[in-house]
Amino acid sequence: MTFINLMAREINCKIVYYGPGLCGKTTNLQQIYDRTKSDARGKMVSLATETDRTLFFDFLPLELGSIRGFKTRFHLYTVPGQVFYDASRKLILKGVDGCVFVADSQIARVDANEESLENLRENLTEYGLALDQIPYVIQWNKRDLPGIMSIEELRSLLNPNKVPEFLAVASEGEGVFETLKAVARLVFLELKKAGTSPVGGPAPGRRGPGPGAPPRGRPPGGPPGGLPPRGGPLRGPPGAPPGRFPRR
Ligand SMILES: Nc1nc2c(ncn2[C@@H]2O[C@H](COP(=O)(O)OP(=O)(O)OP(=O)(O)O)[C@@H](O)[C@H]2O)c(=O)[nH]1
Ligand SMILES: [Mg+2]
Repeated sequence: MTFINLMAREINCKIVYYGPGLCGKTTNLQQIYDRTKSDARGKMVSLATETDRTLFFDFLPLELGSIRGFKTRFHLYTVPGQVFYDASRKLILKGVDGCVFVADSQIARVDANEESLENLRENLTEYGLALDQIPYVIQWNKRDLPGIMSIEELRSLLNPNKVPEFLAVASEGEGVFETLKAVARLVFLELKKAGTSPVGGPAPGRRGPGPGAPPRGRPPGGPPGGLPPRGGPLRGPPGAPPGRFPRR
């Protein structure tokens, strides 16, 4: 849950990277860490096995500048993708403000992607949340590998609601910041809508979309078909969040 510290004039938001084992969640955070100025990031904490599989989570705090005098901090987390760490995944989702589903584009991982997405939906219900009620984007990762599915196939299986989606080669940093910016922007929009942010909104202290709030998802008038270069938004939200993302 977004935490606003009025005394310290800080807004803290939690973003969780979810997806099957080895899809590239930790790689996303590592790339963000490597490419962000040291004054805008905190320490990256990784609890991993000897073979670099995430054991519990990765954590990276990022400072994305100020809005009306409030420092905005994003706390980025990854979950462990291996099936048997479900209790950890559930725990890490607690208080989530925004979610990135990192899909592995390889044909061989189609079942793992579907299971992980289903698992995300199930675990969110533990907190009374539905995926289409929270800021949510998808990253189609590993676009550099042979034996990958087409975007159309991936979309029809994993993105029926047409949320913003991004092509990526996370190991090269491609698409990583585009994905982060998109989810950060959706989180800001949600805060604004809910009136819990000093950014604006009707009633301070209220959380959740207000009555009559528009449905989440792809903004109208997104780009028509055709694939942009990797990392380009396929269906991105308009504008960009405030922040200090590096120019790439
Ligand atoms: N070829 C290629 N390899 C990638 C890409 N992204 C990540 N990898 C590699 O995939 C492997 C797994 O990446 P991780 O980031 O550790 O995967 P994870 O999703 O955190 O895995 P778990 O922690 O087990 O859930 C690593 O060897 C990465 O270097 C990509 O876009 N292309
Ligand atoms: Mg990991």
